[in-house]
Amino acid sequence: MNIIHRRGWEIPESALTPEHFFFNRRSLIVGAGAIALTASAASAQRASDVPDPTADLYPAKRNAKYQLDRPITDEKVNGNYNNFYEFNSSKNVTAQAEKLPIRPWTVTIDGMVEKPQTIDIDTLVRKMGVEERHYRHRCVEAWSMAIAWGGFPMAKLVELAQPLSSAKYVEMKTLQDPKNMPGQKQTWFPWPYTEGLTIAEATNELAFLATGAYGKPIAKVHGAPLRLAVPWKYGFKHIKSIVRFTFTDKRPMSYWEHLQKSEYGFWANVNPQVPHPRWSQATEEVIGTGNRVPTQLFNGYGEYVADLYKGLESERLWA
Ligand SMILES: Nc1nc2c(c(=O)[nH]1)N[C@H]1C(S)=C(S)[C@@H](COP(=O)(O)O)O[C@H]1N2
Ligand SMILES: [Mo]
Repeated sequence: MNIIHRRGWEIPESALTPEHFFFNRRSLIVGAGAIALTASAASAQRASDVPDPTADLYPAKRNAKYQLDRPITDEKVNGNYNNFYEFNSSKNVTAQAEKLPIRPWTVTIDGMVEKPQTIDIDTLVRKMGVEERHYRHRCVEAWSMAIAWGGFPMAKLVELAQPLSSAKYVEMKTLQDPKNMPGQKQTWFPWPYTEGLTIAEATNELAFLATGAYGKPIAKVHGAPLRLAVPWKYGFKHIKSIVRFTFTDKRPMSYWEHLQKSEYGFWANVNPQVPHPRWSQATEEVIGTGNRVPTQLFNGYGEYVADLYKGLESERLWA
């Protein structure tokens, strides 16, 4: 059992981080598994009754450059084990997430750019085009999955924005909609969920904006209609349901950093040798398999990203 010894701000302990729920919840999830799967199959069915205007783009052609070392996590298993605090802080958010309206949806690009704009998601997706990529996903809570994303390289969005040479970072924000995202009524959380990357990271070939998953438009529980995938970083960097990209010369303060700076920082690159203050990061539970496997440096993506961090050794790169 994980007991929190340190309080952050005046947040109640029960709301502090997702991680302390995790080990206690495992037995509950296994026990309730059969019921949860039935309920979510029904809600997935309801969601698919509403035609997605980009559905014809999926399944997209796979980019086979990015290979997995493990099978893709079963879609239903993945859709029943999620972190999406805008709905609630359990792993069981699918039913609530299904009710989120995702059209109309606009994406605003602003800040230090040549081309500030607000663009409709369907126009954006067609302009960018979509491909399929198979990526590992490693949550800071020491579990992992493997996912078939659909979407486009974030570099394409940066190109659309044309950042000024003075811009160093891109800050991203999730939709703010407390009526449909009941977790946002808990005002002690720093809503909206915010994340950031350096422009060098955002234009790295691995940085991906997911608009699809499992050969279809991305499910709401995974962050429809637009969600980040940066597989060399811990899962909390993978901001869901994005509405804004702001280019800036100031390092963004992310949601988790704001809540608990001692545990979650800006860079959050995966490193098995740097433990979280409350648990080891040496291994990970591969959800849906019952296996624990060793965690890899940069989640196994070092050949693509290690160079980004040369000369930054004095920074807190790993959590
Ligand atoms: N807006 C928003 N984005 C979010 C989160 C969240 O609570 N809200 N949780 C993060 C965490 S901790 C993880 S591990 C991943 C989980 O994505 P998945 O549920 O699609 O596996 O989403 C990330 N993105
Ligand atoms: Mo996570």
